[in-house]
Amino acid sequence: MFSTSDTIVAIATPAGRGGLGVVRISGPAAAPVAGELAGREEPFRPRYATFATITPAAGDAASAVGDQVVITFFPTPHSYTGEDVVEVSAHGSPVVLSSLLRRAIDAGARLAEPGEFTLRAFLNGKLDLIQAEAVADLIDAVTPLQARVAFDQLEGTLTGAITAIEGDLFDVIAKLEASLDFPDEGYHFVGSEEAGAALASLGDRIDRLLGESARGRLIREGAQVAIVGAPNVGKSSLFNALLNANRAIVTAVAGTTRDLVTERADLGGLSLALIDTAGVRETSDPVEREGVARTRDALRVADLVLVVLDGSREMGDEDRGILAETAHLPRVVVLNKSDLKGSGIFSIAQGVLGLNWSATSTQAGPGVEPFAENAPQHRESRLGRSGKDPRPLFSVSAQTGAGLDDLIAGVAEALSTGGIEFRDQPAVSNVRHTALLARARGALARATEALEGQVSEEFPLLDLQEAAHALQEITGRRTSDDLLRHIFERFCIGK
Ligand SMILES: Nc1nc2c(ncn2[C@@H]2O[C@H](COP(=O)(O)OP(=O)(O)OP(=O)(O)O)[C@@H](O)[C@H]2O)c(=O)[nH]1
Ligand SMILES: [Mg+2]
Repeated sequence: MFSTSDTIVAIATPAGRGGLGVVRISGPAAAPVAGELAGREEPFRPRYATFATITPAAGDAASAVGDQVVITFFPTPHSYTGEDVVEVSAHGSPVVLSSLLRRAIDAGARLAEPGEFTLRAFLNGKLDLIQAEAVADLIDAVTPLQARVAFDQLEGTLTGAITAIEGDLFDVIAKLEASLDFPDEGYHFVGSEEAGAALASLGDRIDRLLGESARGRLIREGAQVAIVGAPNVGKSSLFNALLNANRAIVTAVAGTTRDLVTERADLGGLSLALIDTAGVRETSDPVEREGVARTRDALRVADLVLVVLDGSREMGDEDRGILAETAHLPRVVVLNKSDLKGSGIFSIAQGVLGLNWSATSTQAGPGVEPFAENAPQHRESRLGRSGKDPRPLFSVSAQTGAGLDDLIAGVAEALSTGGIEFRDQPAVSNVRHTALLARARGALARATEALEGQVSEEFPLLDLQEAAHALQEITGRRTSDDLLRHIFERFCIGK
């Protein structure tokens, strides 16, 4: 399905105006196409910046556009795609760039499909599948941590770890196969104990990678964090303060927010979707009632809930209700308005949460009985953790900003047990990789069982081969057209 014999062209820089814009050409005719653009007979010197003037061509208006450009020729195989590649750096005007594109097509190139440059790099062995996917992740990264994880995968750390596991697995398979081919020798090539130990160590290595996958996925995909609470406690103010922007309307009127307001935020290195909600209360206003229903929808999808209480007043029934309603969810309780004189709500909240946790300013209160519905039954969140957190209570002022840094650190910590900073262990961040690792792990476990049962060498072999195939699918040593189409679809044209 993938043709790689023709020459493709695309604008590689984002749509819109810029100082520079780049048109990329790849394929056997890349240099002749560029030569025709530049009206130049002599060959381009490889990997040198060549200044050229594109003269307005006679003909239709689209071709009557000229520019001064820099052309760089990367001959095969030392190029991004592994083919002959030419990059034309022009001025970043959409008119100039589309004219260049049009003229390259007239000269025999074809408009590239989304991701086709990277697909060719994969097909030509310049990148494995993990690295190709990392290119898309790096381009999509919005936080430094996302970029770091993607770059690391592009550099091949994850590929290295998986290839090493696959190599050692292959070794066990080869020995077991040899034992099969020479049955008289029995387990001569590998004792079942030795094979068992090798499989156990491979299983441990896969487990370590899988153990990092929740963190990796959190970094790559971010999380949804809903801000909920009674009316007027300062949810929208906190939302704005965390975003550092005046995004949501704040007024002294209870019931100001009537709908969900969602905004992306980079908090503590994580890309979060922060959701401001309508204050939860009984109301006869149909609009507000719909808003409250939407708040409950947000609670269902959130990876973490910030329950906001007004620390300057007594805890009310609405506060108690929302605390009970979120007791089984992964949550952090925020006492807002710390700039105002407190009411002792801090110690009450601690009691409600059933905590023996003392804050800097307030000592634990006399322990209010938890509500009946408040029994600590923590659900597993989508990130695969329990909602229990060692620091569930924070005191902040959305107005002055006091305590916000601490809260942000607490949110990152609550989302990822043990913090989300970069570690030496390669982070498996892609769900496809995680699923295949889990499949390999399952097959290894079955092989180990078969080996211990001493049924025959054949049984563990089938499972071991399945494990090996799963690992090869991660790096792309085994692939299908469907899989490639699926992966490269998410690229934009020109990548
Ligand atoms: N002193 C003080 N006032 C605050 C603080 N945060 C919010 N407020 C005030 O509390 C009032 C309500 O703030 P909002 O952010 O609109 O509260 P909300 O929870 O979004 O309210 P609804 O959308 O109506 O549910 C406003 O008058 C804010 O100025 C704070 O940290 N300190
Ligand atoms: Mg509001």
